[in-house]
Amino acid sequence: MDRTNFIPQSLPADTTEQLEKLCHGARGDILKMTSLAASGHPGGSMSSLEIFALLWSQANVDPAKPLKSGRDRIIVSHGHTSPGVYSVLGALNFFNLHEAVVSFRLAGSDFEGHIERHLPGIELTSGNLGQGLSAAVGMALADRSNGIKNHIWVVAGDGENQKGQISEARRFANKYLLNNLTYIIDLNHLQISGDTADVMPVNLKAEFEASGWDVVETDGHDLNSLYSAIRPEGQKKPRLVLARTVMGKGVSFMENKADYHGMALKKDQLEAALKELQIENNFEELSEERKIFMSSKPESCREEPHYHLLQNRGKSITYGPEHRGDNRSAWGKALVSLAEANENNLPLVFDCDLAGSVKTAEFAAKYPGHFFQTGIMEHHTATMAGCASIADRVVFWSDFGVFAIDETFNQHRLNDINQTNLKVVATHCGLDVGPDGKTHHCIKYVGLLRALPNYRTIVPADPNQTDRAVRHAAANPGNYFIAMGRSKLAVILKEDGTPFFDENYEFNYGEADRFRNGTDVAILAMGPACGNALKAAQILEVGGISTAVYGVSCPTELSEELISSLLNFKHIITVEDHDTETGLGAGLALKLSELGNTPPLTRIGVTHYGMSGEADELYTLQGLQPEQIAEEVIQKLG
Ligand SMILES: Cc1ncc(C[n+]2csc(CCOP(=O)(O)OP(=O)(O)O)c2C)c(N)n1
Repeated sequence: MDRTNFIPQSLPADTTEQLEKLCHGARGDILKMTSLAASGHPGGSMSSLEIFALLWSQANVDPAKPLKSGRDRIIVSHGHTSPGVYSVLGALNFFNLHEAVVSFRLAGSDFEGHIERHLPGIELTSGNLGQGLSAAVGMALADRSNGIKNHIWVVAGDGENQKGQISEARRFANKYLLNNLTYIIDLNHLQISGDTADVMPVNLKAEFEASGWDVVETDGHDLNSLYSAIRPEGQKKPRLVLARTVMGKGVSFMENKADYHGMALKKDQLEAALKELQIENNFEELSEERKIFMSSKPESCREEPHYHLLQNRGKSITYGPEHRGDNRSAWGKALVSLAEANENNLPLVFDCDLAGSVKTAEFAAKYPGHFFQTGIMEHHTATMAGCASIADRVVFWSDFGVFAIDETFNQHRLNDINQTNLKVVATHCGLDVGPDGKTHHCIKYVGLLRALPNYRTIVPADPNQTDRAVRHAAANPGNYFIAMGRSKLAVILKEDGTPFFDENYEFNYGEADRFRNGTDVAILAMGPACGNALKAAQILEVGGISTAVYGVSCPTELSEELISSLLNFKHIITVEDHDTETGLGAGLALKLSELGNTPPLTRIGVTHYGMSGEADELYTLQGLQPEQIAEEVIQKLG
């Protein structure tokens, strides 16, 4: 079938005919694969089918080179319509159709229940409804920044549009005039619990128009009118296409029945449906193949992710012994320095109304075209920034800790699954935030991030380590979360009084820093707690207790080397401005428990929600001052 790239005004007649045939066959495949798996979502797959077929057959995408730079992008937000997506992509030779039909939802198969970006033709793993538009906005923005003249189409369910994040995404698309973006809603009027208007009425046309979008309505099963509605020619604004469809389209007893949103046909129903479609029923044969599929499993068609990085780390900034500064200022300076070193490959920086506090204002003033003010729309920002980071840009999002992770955990979880390349810089972590009180004390982030295997967490000890950590994240693949407090800190010094993280220091992810040697007790401190731990060690040394002090900047990656270096101490102490149940101490406890027969561990940190007050006062209330740490150690040593 020839690809039009949506250039002709109308769909050529022979293409229409071929697509009708493709959709007819795909309806049979959707029913077969869901019945074979005895689960899945046939109803929405059949209502979105013509949309999928038209997009993947006509847009500038290439089954032979699905990751070709400059391609159009097709994003499916309602990932449960995987049977529809697989049937179309298989029929268009993005991968083997037969394999998809036989092995749908089988453990070990490439063809999972919800679509995955690692498969050819698929841009986003989706299934958490309401995130696809944000993802597409991120990719559209990144493509535009790269000077690519392409088009991005997103397909979503109508029930899905009850989700609040979608209103954040459409506001952003309007503000930044994304006229290369088209959002197609499969308007089948049904969702799991029945009629969308009964479950939660949404006036999609009015809401999108009020946000400055063009809105077009069309018949979602008529390939010719659908073609005109989604053709980008002359598009000046982001466009919503309301595509009227029928759930279960093509099989009379399934049409307009909410039950078939998520119910596979039983054997006799499949027989009746295929008879009506005049498609051969080879269910028994396919079932036999499915039983033995894994024993002769063909090579996977999954693609490894590609990461875009900043090659030039710029010149590190070393803050001298006399410097007292906050880590967030060091981050802001490192960002500008990185940008200056990469002016042909500038990072994109996102802000949620806090640029002054999170120190991205200098970058914003210098590089306004690469700074995006997203307002108080963190859910959208987390997804958008994550997805821009897999569209060939380096992306930083800086926000207060509580908004950067606690508020947006599930968006990061989807980024994690999508193996994005996002660099989150979270300021205002810990009790160190001070007077704003408990709603603003980000004290659980290590635990949350430990739960995301594709996020690396760094908690730098001082401005020098912050500088190196930021440059490291920009130059290395994958998601990073760099956490810092608010207060000014002393520079960590070697015993000779020079900066510990000096000109020769290079940040290596997972490596702990031994600030002081000792033999009786080991104190492991994280981030801003390192300063107090060092002072506590001085007190202990005076009292005759030989104390080693480690800075642990990567609390979710405790190396074997670190653990084995701890085994001969009389006692191990962790100190952190973080919840002790989920932070560094908890992570270390797990590691030690796997070994058995290890020194006793005492975890000092945040044990209950903080309150308003200066950081120092809050530290006193939770036993985090140097004297209190030293006292605790003395007691534990008996
Ligand atoms: C955030 C989120 N909440 C709930 C679900 C569970 N869920 C899966 S599909 C669905 C209904 C979706 O309705 P619609 O968007 O109209 O899709 P269609 O029924 O047309 O397939 C729900 C609630 C989910 N996947 N994601």
